[in-house]
Amino acid sequence: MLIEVPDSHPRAASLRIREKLIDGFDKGLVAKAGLIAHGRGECFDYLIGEKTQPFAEKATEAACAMIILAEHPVLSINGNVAALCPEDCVTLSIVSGAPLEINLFYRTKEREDALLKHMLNHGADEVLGVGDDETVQIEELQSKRRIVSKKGIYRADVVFVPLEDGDRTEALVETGKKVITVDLNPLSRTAQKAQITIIDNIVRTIPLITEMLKNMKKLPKNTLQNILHNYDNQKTLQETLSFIMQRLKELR
Ligand code: PTJ
Repeated sequence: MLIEVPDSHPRAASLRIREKLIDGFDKGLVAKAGLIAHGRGECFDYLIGEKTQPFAEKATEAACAMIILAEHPVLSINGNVAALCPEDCVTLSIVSGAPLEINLFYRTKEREDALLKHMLNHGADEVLGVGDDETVQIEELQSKRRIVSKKGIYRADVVFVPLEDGDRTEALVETGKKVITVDLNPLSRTAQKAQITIIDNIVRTIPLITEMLKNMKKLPKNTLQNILHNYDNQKTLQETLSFIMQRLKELR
């Protein structure tokens, strides 16, 4: 951590998250654009009250059902996610049985190596998409995100892709995969295109999804299918915007 944030600071939690990103940038994990993306995220987090709201809980429940019902779910990790909550991602991978895959927009060998080491240091046994893992290319994608693990995203039916860019979400959906995203911005292309959009901060989502998964794994298959069947992502996006409008009215 670059600065000690005193507990008494009114914005202590938010500042500590920001420090993690800066530290991650200094360690070569986070891309420059990742810092900008974080600023955008902070702004939307203000708008939703920096709390997990009911629309996010509903989406998280549907995401759990989708992951449990999947044959080959994969958790895609980028620089921001790895810097913010590496251990939580490892725990989620263990609880869900979905492997972790590093997939980068700003892909360089240095970042691949740094992220692999970082995730292994935080308890991961295996990390796909980097190192010796065999990769292939998704034709529909132009960016370096097209480089995916043969054992991971390439064969996955469900991909959990937090803090994602719109192109890859569209490409993954086009290839017939189901996409779950976490994005604080309900207006982003990713938020609009994913099958399930959790509008919440990744640092709150990963522990919540892990807890919910533990309980929901006990549910019968048809109950999980009903949860998914009754989930409407467009409604989630509408509810989020209504919530933000109402909150701004109240704050005014
Ligand atoms: O590590 P790389 O090279 O794969 O690059 C990662 C970034 C994030 C730079 C890349 O994926 C990117 O450019 O993403 P975007 O298009 O900036 O989108 C990131 C989205 O995540 C934005 O809509 C932000 O509002 C949102 N966001 C930022 N921080 C958080 C967040 N959503 C949830 N939790 C956050 N902490």
